[in-house]
Amino acid sequence: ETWDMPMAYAATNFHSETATAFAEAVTERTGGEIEVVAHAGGSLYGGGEIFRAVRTGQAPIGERLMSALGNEDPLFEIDALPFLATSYEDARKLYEASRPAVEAKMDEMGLVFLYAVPWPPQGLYSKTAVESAADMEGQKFRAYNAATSRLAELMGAVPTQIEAAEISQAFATGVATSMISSGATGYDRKIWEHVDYWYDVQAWLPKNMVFVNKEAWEGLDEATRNIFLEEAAKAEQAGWDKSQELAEWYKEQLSAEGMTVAP
Ligand code: PCA
Repeated sequence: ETWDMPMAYAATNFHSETATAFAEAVTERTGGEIEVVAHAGGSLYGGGEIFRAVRTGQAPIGERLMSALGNEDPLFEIDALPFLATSYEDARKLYEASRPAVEAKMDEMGLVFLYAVPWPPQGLYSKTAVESAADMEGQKFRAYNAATSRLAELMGAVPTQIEAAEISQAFATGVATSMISSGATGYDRKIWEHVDYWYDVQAWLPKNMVFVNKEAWEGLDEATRNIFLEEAAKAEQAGWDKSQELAEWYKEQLSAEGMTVAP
């Protein structure tokens, strides 16, 4: 059986690489009985469609940014409350505290939660220098969840929700002039071609999560489920390690490409 696994972010991003390694490990350990095939970059379903696709069984497994799912249930937004958990250590605590409720909610929705991995701390990208809140007024702000849209409004900017896969185009065409995201996403999208400033706000560390359609899950025998769970635990650990390890490196890359990286 082939299990297509839609994901929203660039194939070379560490989340996608972690999930692809997970997919390969499951495939290998089940002797190919379940072949999990990762599809990065929104190539199978766009970021905004992945949750629904897995929930309705169009795809048996997928990865999605948790905090973008506020319309499905407000609980998911706890993952990216601005300035609540701003370090890896605090993000881990928030994860441990919220995971049981998230798992229970997903179970109600007909989904099985497998693992979650944080993005590096979120900073502010802007085409022009930002020295005070006034410099955000009238900016076209690329948002990725309800909280970033609200932040934009509070700063006098105009929010538009845009998937990461469309960021380069949005900045190139002037649809967006600023956003809050990690160094990782700026790096993945060669943001320096359009944007000169990144401020290291360390505002929160939102997570991507991997989950399975419950009906598909219940169709697996226990040994196979255990393989998924074991590989999920390994992927989660590897993903957290990689995120933290790369956080500084991404900043250095933005800087090396000529961007002003400032506190
Ligand atoms: N990158 C994702 C979510 C958070 C991040 O760092 C994005 O910008 O869509």
